[in-house]
Amino acid sequence: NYYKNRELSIVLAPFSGGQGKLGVEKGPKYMLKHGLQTSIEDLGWSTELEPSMDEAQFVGKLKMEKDSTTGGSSVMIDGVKAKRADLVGEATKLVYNSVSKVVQANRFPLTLGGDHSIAIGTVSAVLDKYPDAGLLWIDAHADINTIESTPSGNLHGCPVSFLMGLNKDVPHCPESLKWVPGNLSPKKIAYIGLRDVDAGEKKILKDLGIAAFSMYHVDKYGINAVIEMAMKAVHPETNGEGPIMCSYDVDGVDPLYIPATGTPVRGGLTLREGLFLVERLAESGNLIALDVVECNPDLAIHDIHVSNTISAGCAIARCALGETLL
Ligand code: 5AB
Ligand code: MN
Ligand code: MN
Ligand code: MN
Repeated sequence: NYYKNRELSIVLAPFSGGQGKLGVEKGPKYMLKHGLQTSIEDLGWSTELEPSMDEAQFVGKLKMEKDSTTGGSSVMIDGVKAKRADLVGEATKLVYNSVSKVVQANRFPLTLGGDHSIAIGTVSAVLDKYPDAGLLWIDAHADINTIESTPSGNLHGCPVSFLMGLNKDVPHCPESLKWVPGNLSPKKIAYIGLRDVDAGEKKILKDLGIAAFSMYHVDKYGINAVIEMAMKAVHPETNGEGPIMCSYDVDGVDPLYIPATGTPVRGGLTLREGLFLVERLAESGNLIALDVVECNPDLAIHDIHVSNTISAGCAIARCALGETLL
């Protein structure tokens, strides 16, 4: 049981350069202001904060790029359309360093984003420590675009391709991301919640035989059966038992419940389904790491959207850490 020590570090990853909307770097601050650290302590965990970067560290550079005529836009530079790859490489390496420190000290890393590009750092660090770990990716999107298939150039849509090393042979693979080990096996990931997958991504999922449970499967089989299938998909030899990391993009949940996020897609998980997923992981005793990403308080149209989003993001973390287990 990976919960034995109940020692946890909240890794702060306030980075927004993996996409084009400012504000997602405020996610960690808002979640802490909501009382997340105390509520996790109340569950019997000892906690500490592990800032991987300053909230302002990359924002200035992003603004400058947006003002310039070349950066930040969708124009191709030297045949590469991956945007802000230098910043994403730098930021994800900082996140990698922080999460590495945490897992090597046998602590549980709860990483708060930031946009989903930061999972390049979290998953790489977790796999160093637990090479056998399975990865559950909760998301409306598959985030497996390569730097060639990406329709937007936004690297928060590409972390899984980097984690699997799919960009290694691509010409113009950004130098800044060459540090990524890229050794995640396609057999070790399962998706839940998909409903907006690009054509290029569908081909990759199919070619690599990746376990992908869309909203169709959630409706067809129910959320409990889907999480059971997902756990077995990443640990087939042991009937679903073994270390599991969860990278949770809050846009997996329907925007009715979590509206303040950069790429909302209707028809998602209900809040209960979204919480059940992580409750089941807590119950399994196999969860070793969690990311909660893509809360963007600046995208709320009403104040209530901010509190709905932030309180749901915090609930995801608490439920994964055992809040609702009796
Ligand atoms: B998120 C899209 N597939 O590549 C792309 O929020 C959206 O981390 C990516 O899941 C969404 O730009 C990235 C169209
Ligand atoms: Mn998403
Ligand atoms: Mn995502
Ligand atoms: Mn999103």
